[in-house]
Amino acid sequence: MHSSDDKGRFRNIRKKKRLKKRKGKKYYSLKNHSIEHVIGFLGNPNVGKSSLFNELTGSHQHIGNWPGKTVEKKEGHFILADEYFSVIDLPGTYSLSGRSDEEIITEKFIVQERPDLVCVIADAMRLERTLYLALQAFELTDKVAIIVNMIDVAEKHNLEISRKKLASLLGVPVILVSALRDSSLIELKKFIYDAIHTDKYDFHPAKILYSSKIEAIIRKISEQIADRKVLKEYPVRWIAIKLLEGDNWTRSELSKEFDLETLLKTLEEIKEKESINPKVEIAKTKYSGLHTI
Ligand code: BGO
Repeated sequence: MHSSDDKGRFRNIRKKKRLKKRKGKKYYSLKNHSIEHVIGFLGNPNVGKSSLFNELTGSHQHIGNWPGKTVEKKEGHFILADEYFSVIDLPGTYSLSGRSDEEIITEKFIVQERPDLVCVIADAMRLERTLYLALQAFELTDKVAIIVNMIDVAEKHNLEISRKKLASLLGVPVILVSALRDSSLIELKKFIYDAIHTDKYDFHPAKILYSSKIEAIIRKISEQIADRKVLKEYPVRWIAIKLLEGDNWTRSELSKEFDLETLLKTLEEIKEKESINPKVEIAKTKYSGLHTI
């Protein structure tokens, strides 16, 4: 088992190897930029994620497939202040609660690659709907920033969005941009740089508290699987929530180590006794949290 220090060291070695490869391709010189940061772009379809990705990375793009999947993987980079920012355009997805290829790829990327920053792209005109994904990302990592795109459209409709209020409600850095504006793209690069480097921003993502009944079950499951060997990279709370949502993949992974039968039986009993449907309640609570925005 590696300590977090070891992980950091291995990661730097991995980064250097990647950079050397890029050097071989002649569009990047390791000599000049010895630091690499990994940024994930996450968002619903049609929020302007690809537009921002394209504008930010220009011609420095590589398109392939995610390992073992037919889903396209777009990777690009930009350089700022002599540092290399590798941007991964994650597949567009509406949520992280299902088991589509897009959702699995995104979850794995966040917990296994441990990007320096996950940028959730939201649509200024459909904030509530597009920020739902941010609340799900918060359950996987603290390193999330929100990019509210299409601000030009919001301005045309006289829709005012308070960046400060949004940042304080969500507990993470927020920027308002338009993929159509050059000024936004310059600001966005600096925002990403600052989010990684300075203590200018706080990362205390708003964690959704579910009803006391749901929270009690989450606690119970969490205690039972706290010392797990499987799904080690995934936060224990996230696993408990997945189990409550009835996620089969999490169940089958956990059942490699635990006798889930007893746990699931207890769950069913609680659900019946309390007349609750955890999956529906979890989704409802997340949406009701967003109503305040
Ligand atoms: C078309 N502002 C405005 N006004 N439009 C934007 C912005 C922005 O900030 N950002 C993106 N768009 P994607 P995903 C289109 O394709 O990046 C537009 O799925 C059209 N196409 O130009 O593809 C962007 O990657 C015909 O619009 O989103 C694109 O997240 C007429 O939002 C659309 C009008 O952007 C989706 C627009 C044939």
